[in-house]
Amino acid sequence: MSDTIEKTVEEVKAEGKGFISRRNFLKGLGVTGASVALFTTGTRLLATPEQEPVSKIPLERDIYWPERLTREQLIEMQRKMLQIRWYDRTVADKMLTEKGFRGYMHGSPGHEACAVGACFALNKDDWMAGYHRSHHHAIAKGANIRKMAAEIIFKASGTNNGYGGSMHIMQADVGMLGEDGVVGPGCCYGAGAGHALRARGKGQVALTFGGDAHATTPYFHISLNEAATHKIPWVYVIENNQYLDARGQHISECINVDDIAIMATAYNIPGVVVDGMDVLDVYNAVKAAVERARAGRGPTLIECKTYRYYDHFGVRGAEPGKLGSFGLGYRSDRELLSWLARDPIDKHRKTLVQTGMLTEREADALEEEVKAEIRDAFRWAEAQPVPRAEDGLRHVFVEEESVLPRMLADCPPWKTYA
Ligand SMILES: Cc1ncc(C[n+]2csc(CCOP(=O)(O)OP(=O)(O)O)c2C)c(N)n1
Ligand SMILES: [Mg+2]
Repeated sequence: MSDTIEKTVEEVKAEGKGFISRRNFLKGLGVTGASVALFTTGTRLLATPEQEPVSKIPLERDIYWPERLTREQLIEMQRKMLQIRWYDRTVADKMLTEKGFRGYMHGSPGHEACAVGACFALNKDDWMAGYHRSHHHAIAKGANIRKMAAEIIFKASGTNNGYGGSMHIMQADVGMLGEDGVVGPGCCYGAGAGHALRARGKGQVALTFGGDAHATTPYFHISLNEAATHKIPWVYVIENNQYLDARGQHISECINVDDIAIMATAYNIPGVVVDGMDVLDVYNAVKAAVERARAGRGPTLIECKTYRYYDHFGVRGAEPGKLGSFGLGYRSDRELLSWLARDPIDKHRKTLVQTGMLTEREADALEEEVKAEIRDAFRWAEAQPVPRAEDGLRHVFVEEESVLPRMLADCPPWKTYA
């Protein structure tokens, strides 16, 4: 994937510094026929490239869930991560080269494994809420990529008919509740959805993705408290990419703990730190949490240690055809390179090739297939019409011929007696 920086990455690797030290990763990877059994055990010890290993989270033993995945599923994970990567690389390149391109992005590259690993653990009828950086979540949950491409350039055929744009993609029929430009409230939607799903009683689960800045907001704590108290079937996945905004504020300036997941202990629920650059690690942890939630045992907070390759927003420091933003004042290129060297797509590809599930040629062909699919999606999107001016106020006022009385009622709640 990281074709244009390969040499530099190799140089960084050769120095042997800045790499994750991990204990107890995949204990067994056995291929039997078309299926592979994946097991993880033990406490996760995780280090960001320039830190010592951290993790003092008390873990429930049963959080680790030995799960079987077929060859097809493992390849599908790779396909989804590639779709995310090339969707956002295409947006980045268009922003850099096409004058008048109307789209923009908070780039997902670097975060692919978080979204794909987590969404793979969900069923289609489970619900998911994203945050402002959410192209990867929408694709991972199965949103229509052509319509997503149309949405971010505000076309009438977009997922939201062109009313939403990059930060508000939603597609209800695949359980994608939407994204959110305000930092934090996604956890309220997610936990609220979990409340509703529990009331439905069909065993569905809700999941919220959030950035590390979520942990600095009241929404985070309100949601965890509510969900823990009422055992809501909800999984909260924090993608900790260490940075908050375009000024490059670091999360360590805003919270007093090394691991956000430790905050789960305040609410008496499991908190787990996983390698957000490893799709199988994320999958295993989220799968266990989802099963726990389905069994009526309440929420789990999962923190994925990850990194965003581009700037907070847009393409400052990026070049056409090259992955990532370099020369940003708030982080070193060396730090970026050390994360690129742990690229989740390269890593999963290596697993697929080493276990004989794909040949190198098939892996290349898969990537070419995805690139063509994304090119086609944007070509299709560009040919779509923009919304009509006379539809500008649609979705603002009630349009149905009848409404539920309580939508209009301005009364205090009823006082009732049993
Ligand atoms: C309530 C609120 N405060 C501030 C902002 C401006 N803002 C947009 S994104 C962002 C940082 C978010 O950081 P994080 O949650 O770590 O997500 P990341 O962008 O790193 O994926 C901020 C401060 C906002 N959108 N909403
Ligand atoms: Mg962040």
